[in-house]
Amino acid sequence: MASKKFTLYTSHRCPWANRAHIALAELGLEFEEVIIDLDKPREEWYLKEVNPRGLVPALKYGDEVIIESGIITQFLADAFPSHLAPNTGTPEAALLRARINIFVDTFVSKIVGPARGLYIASSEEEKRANASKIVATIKNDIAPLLSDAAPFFGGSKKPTLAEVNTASFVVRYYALAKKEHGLIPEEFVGELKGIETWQKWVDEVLKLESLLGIWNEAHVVEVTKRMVEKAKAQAK
Ligand SMILES: N[C@@H](CCC(=O)N[C@@H](CS)C(=O)NCC(=O)O)C(=O)O
Repeated sequence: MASKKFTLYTSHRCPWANRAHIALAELGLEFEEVIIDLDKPREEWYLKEVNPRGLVPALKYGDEVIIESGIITQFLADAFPSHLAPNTGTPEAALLRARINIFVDTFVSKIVGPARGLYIASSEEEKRANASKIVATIKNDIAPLLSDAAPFFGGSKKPTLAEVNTASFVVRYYALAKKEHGLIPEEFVGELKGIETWQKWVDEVLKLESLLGIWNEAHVVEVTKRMVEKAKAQAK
């Protein structure tokens, strides 16, 4: 168990910060939470003492600060051996860790950036075109990496770093595509449901207590709507 105190500097609306919450919850680690108001400029103390990049999340362990969500979740998985990643020291374990990293890297580089185009676009038609491209990427690049998920990555019965580092994005796409929010074209989720390997994995991911503990759909929808309005105003 942890011998020093954890403090997590976070915002519940941030999917990157959510990664740290999921890892801490999966590991059953206690921590103090400091909510950073992302609507205001970062205060001097935060930039000086916590994260000079001004971003959340940041995790303090004793007197040491760790920044960048992927580095934070990796640190936690390394420090506290668990279901999140196999223990290091054998080629087999290293291979599974490499496969997890490839999955997360593919997800972030091919889905997370383009996914903004699901709700920020100049027309509904453009949104639908962006949605079709993302569906194709999920089918061709992501789903094959989940072929042995049972139900989680690589056949794991419990969530791994693959889920820790992607679940917060998945929950957003499915929520924002609900008809009542009108943010992402509904057919996006309809088409995803046809990709069996992907959808089976998503169904399990969306049940994770470690994800749902900090998930606040109404807040994320409100923040996303504001972001869309801002982008529209800037485009004028
Ligand atoms: N690469 C960073 C990205 C973190 C990030 O972009 N956080 C956003 C919130 S989701 C942030 O702190 N933005 C500063 C701001 O909005 O002022 C990570 O993985 O930790």
